[in-house]
Amino acid sequence: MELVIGSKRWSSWSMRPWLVLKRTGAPFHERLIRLYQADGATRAQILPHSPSGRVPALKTGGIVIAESLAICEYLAEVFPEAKLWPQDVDLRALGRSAASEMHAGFRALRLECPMDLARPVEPVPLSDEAQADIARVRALWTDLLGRSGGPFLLGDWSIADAFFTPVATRFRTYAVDPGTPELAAYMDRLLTWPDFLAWEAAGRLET
Ligand SMILES: N[C@@H](CCC(=O)N[C@@H](CS)C(=O)NCC(=O)O)C(=O)O
Repeated sequence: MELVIGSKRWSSWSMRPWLVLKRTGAPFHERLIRLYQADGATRAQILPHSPSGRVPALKTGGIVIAESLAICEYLAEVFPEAKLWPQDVDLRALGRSAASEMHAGFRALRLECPMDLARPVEPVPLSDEAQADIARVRALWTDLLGRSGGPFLLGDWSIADAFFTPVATRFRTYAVDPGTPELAAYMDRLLTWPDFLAWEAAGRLET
């Protein structure tokens, strides 16, 4: 398997399946393509590996899977022993719903607070739309942690947590109040997850 990813400092979409693949324990090759290069160089370097022109992409068994959520679902099917989704059908459905909502939404939060693992912590002015996104994240986290009993959204670490790890970095970088001590503690669990720390350390070394 080869996972094609973008710069670790910025590529929140790449981080999600990378964390999930790490969780499986399976060996894989990582191909990193620098984002934001001049003169279309980034797209030119991605295209031979990912026909969508975007990262992440997983090359496996003769196929190329694009889209972060599709990659994670594939890994959940191929590595059932990694328990990337919970056993409970309702909790699993809610986890999928949360990951899909993240994948398709939160546009204002993503635009106004882009992931940048090397940026010093400093707040930025936020639009009403971004504030609404933040309120929705808080509600989602509160609901899932309450239902599952924690320590992660669905109990054990899952794909849902991979999807919200970049959000936790944004809250930290832009000094966004998580809202409650329980949510602060959840954020802290995401941001001290060993695989995240390894990704972050590499991202901070990138120029
Ligand atoms: N919906 C896609 C989004 C992928 C995406 O937007 N990737 C960005 C990097 S984070 C990209 O490939 N950008 C290409 C470029 O900047 O040329 C997914 O979930 O995988």
